[in-house]
Amino acid sequence: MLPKKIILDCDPGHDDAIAMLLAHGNPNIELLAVTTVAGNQTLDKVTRNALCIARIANIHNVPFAAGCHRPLVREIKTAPDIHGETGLDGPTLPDPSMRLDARHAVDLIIDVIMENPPKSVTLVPTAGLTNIAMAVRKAPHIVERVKEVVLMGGGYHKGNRSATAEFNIFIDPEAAHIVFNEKWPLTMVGLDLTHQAQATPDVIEAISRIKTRPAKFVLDALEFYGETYRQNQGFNYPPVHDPCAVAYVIDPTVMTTQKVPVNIELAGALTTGMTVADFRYPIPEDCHTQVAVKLDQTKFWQLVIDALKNIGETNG
Ligand SMILES: [Ca+2]
Repeated sequence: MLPKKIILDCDPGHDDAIAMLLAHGNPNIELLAVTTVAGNQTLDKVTRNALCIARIANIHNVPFAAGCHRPLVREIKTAPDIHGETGLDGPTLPDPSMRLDARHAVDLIIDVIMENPPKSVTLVPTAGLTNIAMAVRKAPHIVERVKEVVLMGGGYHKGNRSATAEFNIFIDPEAAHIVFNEKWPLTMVGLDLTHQAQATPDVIEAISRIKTRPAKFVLDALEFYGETYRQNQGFNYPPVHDPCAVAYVIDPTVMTTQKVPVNIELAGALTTGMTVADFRYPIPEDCHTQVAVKLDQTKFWQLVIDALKNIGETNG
């Protein structure tokens, strides 16, 4: 089986970091590019974090590019309550050793899609959808060229940044509206699913047995992230959202999904940024969206652990 080609568009971010390690360490994924966007922290911070993770994991020969520094319409909102002032507080990070691609992330995304065969590239956004929306508006022909979009964001029953909205959608609902309304196959890996991916003590124990630099980095990241999730969200164990989207690309049987139309609320007094899933019967024939429902937790964590083992020891 040929590896699946992905572009990871992210805002590292503790769980973005694990998503990147999973993509890099899994043999069924070919990481074509990593692009960053303001979200968990400012663009400068999340971009630096992405380059630090590349060094820790020995990621070479993959272009990294910085994208949009704020949402399309709204003021920037970050998440220091979860990710700290750097966006990746906790682990000691090495200085980056890789240089950024000279292109803007939006241009890199378009170039990579067009350089690869039709329907071969999967977009994996694990942040606000600003870069992807900009790419669609700049180069609308990418929509039919892309294989599919598998994104972490939203939730059909749950919110976390508001009563009804998840952070990635909440911070840039206009961008999400653009991305969800294009007719590409789109899988929403939302909070309903990702809250099932909690880093429980047995997971921590399994990662601690790997004893490599990247594994130590993940442990340190989960320690900080676990504490902020305990204090600010009331979770005993932190949900590790972003790698769930990568895991679905690696092996769709890691979760069940349900086909359902999803649209983004832009004008709600209480519900702006809500991913409104319409579960009424019948499903429209042209429905191109599906939502992730149930996670196979054993299979998911095995993918993460195997990826860390595959990365092995590094100098980062
Ligand atoms: Ca993220």
